[in-house]
Amino acid sequence: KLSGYEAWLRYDKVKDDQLAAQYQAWTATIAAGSYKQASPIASAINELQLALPKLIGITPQVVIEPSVKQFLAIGVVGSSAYLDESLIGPMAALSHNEGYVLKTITKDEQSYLAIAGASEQAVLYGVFHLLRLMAQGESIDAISLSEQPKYNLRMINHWDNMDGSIERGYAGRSIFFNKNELLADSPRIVDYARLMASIGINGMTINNVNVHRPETFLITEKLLPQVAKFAAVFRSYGIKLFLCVNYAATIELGEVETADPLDARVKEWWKQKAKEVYAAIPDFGGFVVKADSENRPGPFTYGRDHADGANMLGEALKPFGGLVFWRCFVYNCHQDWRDRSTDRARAAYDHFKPLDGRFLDNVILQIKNGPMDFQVREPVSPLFGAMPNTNAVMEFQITQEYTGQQRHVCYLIPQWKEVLEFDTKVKGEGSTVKEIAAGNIHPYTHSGITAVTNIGDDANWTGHHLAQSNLYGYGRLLWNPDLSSEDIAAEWARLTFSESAVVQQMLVDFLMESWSIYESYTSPLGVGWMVTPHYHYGPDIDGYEYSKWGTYHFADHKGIGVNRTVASGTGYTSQYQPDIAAVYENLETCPDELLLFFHHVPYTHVLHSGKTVIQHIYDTHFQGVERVEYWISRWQQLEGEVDAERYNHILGRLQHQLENSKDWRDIINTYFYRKSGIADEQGRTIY
Ligand code: GCW
Repeated sequence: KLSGYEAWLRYDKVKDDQLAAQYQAWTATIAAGSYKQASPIASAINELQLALPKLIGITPQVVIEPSVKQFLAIGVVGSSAYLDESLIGPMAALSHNEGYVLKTITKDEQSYLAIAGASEQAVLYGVFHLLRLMAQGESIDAISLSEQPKYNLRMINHWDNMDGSIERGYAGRSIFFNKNELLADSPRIVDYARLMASIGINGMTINNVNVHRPETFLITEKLLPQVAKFAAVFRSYGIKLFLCVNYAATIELGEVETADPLDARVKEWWKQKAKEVYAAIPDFGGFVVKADSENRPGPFTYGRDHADGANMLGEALKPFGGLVFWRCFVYNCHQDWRDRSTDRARAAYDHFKPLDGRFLDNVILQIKNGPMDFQVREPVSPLFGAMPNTNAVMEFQITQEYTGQQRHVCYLIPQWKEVLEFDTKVKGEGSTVKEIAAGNIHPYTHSGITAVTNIGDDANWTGHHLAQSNLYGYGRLLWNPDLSSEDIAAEWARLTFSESAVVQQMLVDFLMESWSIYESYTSPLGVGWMVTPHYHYGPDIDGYEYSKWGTYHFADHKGIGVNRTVASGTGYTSQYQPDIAAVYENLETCPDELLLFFHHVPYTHVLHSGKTVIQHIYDTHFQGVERVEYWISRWQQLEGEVDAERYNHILGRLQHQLENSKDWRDIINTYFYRKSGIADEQGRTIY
């Protein structure tokens, strides 16, 4: 299969004979003790049985007591004599439930490679680690390493609807639903679980946060048995199933005529509901809720607040250890442009900050990485870290809604790393998003990271083959946010494409530049939103400027940008810690890439780069297109080095990207030329 279906689990044949012999020696016999069917250990063994024939042409023997001299021993630490703690050593990683050790050990006459995990799930992660090493051609002869994840909650959110469509999906239709049926027996679910477990994902919602009528029934008797089938597959890969619920399910299902969170009947209904759900899925993860957001129902209707709403659900799930993820994407989507004090960027903080300390312990606020909505460039949400007494997860968007919809290449790991490295200073220096999300700054009981995923039923999962790197990188980053974007890209390219250094280098260099390229021809200086309304693809500079959604750039003949200062604007900057606020507030110190997010300036304003705003707009738009042309020429040098199917598929997408980038260039340049009346210094063609 060349289609990309296997993604980074291709397990291409190891070409180096010596290495192959080394791998064979360690893995031909596997001591696994006894284990349950459909358990993470069983999945680990399945994976070895699937991978080893491809990698090194052997079918491993799985035994309880190996009589051979060299073998692989896998299992939970202490579960066999080979995996005794005294042999594995006091590795700190094993104190984390998902930590594991890979270590070559010699005992009596035997040598073995031990994969010892703190739990079954950890063993599975250890096996994927070993396979990753082998697929990258690393020696495993004298190995001693241990790993544990940085974040406890490593979630994926699907925006799949039961009719099979995917909100903001760019890779085909849902793998979970079709025509209001659940595809519970689809073999693809197992392969998907494998992909997710291989990058350490441990929690997943399968339905859209916008819960329409059909999905409201997912928590009812009628559909729970089928939902439980998904949960069973996920369970064997260490992934917990969560569902998005309709806040007004009581009403929608016709059972109680109100959804007032303080109404005793509503509370009781959800308590019963939780019982039913846990009867069907004993290890069910919990609920994700979008309430009072973009016309979805919520507690506001009853004069209650988000804490009332979230706690009502939290109480219902508590006896079962379930969690509530309550989204903070709450803003007034019927804003009036005449009202210059309402600012969507302020909304999440304004709504939630005052509620700090009121949420139950099993409630977690889910906060988008930026204050607006997954734009190409935004500052980090000031809400993240601002509520010391409330659990939180960061929400990223893997699906490229605003970043080229998997027709343009846009490697997002560098963007997420910038967010993670951002120092909020909420508890002084070093209060980075990275540490807050790990629960190291505030004493959160639950924290981590979640993201809207980018997969569908396209043969290659992500539409664009190169978009697989975002999914892979997301998981790897959540396991270890200190990995560099380059290293993640290189690892991905090696596993997914080729052992050719030329191919890998091209892919890494291109991926590393791709976000900046996309930004350069779409969204100058942090302005955002100049996209076709609703679709969010392609340029429409005034599309949102003149719609009711309240997302503006305020461009006129004199200048452009949104004044979010305290001095004369919406006051948004005050939501940051004072020294960060000061940097953004002040024109002199505000970084160029966010200038128009924070300030309204004349086109002649001179940036730190030395260029005027208008010249920057022209230059980046011309250069953006040229950079796409350059990378197409680099890709064309790989013809014959990459299988023809993927080579041509990617080339086709790149050519589309080029055409679309020219549209962006021409439409943006002509718009600002006509608005400003200022000509391009270089006299290039502007229509
Ligand atoms: O980015 C916006 C999207 C909506 C989405 C919403 C959200 C699921 O355009 O499609 O709805 O965010 O995050 O809830």
